[in-house]
Amino acid sequence: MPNIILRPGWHVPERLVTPEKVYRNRRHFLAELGFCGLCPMFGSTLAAEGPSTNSASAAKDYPYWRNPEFNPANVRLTDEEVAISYNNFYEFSTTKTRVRRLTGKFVTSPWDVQIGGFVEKPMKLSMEEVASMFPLEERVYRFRCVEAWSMVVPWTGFPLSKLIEKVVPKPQAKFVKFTTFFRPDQAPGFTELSNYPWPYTEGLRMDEAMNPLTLVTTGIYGKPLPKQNGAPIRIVVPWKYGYKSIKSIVRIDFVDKQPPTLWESLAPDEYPFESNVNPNIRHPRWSQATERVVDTGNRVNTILYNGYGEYVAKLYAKS
Ligand SMILES: Nc1nc2c(c(=O)[nH]1)N[C@H]1C(S)=C(S)[C@@H](COP(=O)(O)O)O[C@H]1N2
Ligand SMILES: [Mo]
Repeated sequence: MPNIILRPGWHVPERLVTPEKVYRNRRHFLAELGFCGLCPMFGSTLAAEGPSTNSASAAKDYPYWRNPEFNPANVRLTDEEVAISYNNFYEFSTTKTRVRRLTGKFVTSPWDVQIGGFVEKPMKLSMEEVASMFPLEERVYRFRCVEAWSMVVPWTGFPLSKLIEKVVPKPQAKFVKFTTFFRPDQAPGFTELSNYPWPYTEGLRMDEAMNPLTLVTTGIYGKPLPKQNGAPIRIVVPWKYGYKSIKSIVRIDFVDKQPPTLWESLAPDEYPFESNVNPNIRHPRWSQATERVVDTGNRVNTILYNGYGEYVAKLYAKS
């Protein structure tokens, strides 16, 4: 495998290291009404009302209510400009700072997501349907790339578990496989990295996919996802290395065997399927004990499961 493909981008160019800018969330009006996301009654009321004219691309509906359960008090959000201009998205470029300006031809609307495999109710959903099926909410998550840099960003979306319940998995469904678009005419990476097993695929065990943290994501910083961050729909799995958080999804399949993933196919010893954030397990070529905060350059300790042990440690308890 050529060396270039795995070269981590260690440094943010100086021009991107901007002073801390406090991101002010204009809270969704429901927050003002004292809406409680953890209260099932209110939750289902909102779901039933369902914003019928909601559209994934309707920026006017943003920002959404920020869920207090995922709004840690003592964290500093990553500077928005850095989070939307320092991107890993190999369909466009291996150079993080080039991705954004290479997304011009990428068509993200209209967009359909096909859901199939071992499910009772396979469906093809337009992005508008996906985004109006369940109430959207904002969650501030830590995000840790395998390359040892990290950020803290507010994502907008809904738990993947809700969508899974809707399609009713059959007993054979043991894993969920996600697939990104494959359009060589819209993104140069497919041609430039012609030896990659495109399209980009990722996967989760069923219990990981059902975990309440696993987020179907349509927005970031109170706006619809920009193309470079995986428009119009991606997955965010905050206790795993960033490459599990697959962007610009077109298919979700329920499968009976652990699916091959792009990174695992390329380098199984470097990017194994499970990929939980773990400071004690070295990447073969570097330590994972610390991480560089992407906009300040500060180095901080990496935490097991990226700090989400209370939600996920039980999934990996050896019994
Ligand atoms: N389709 C696709 N999804 C992807 C990637 C990619 O190259 N292609 N890169 C992954 C990696 S390595 C990281 S760190 C995150 C980066 O997400 P961000 O640009 O929103 O920070 O996206 C992940 N999802
Ligand atoms: Mo990453």
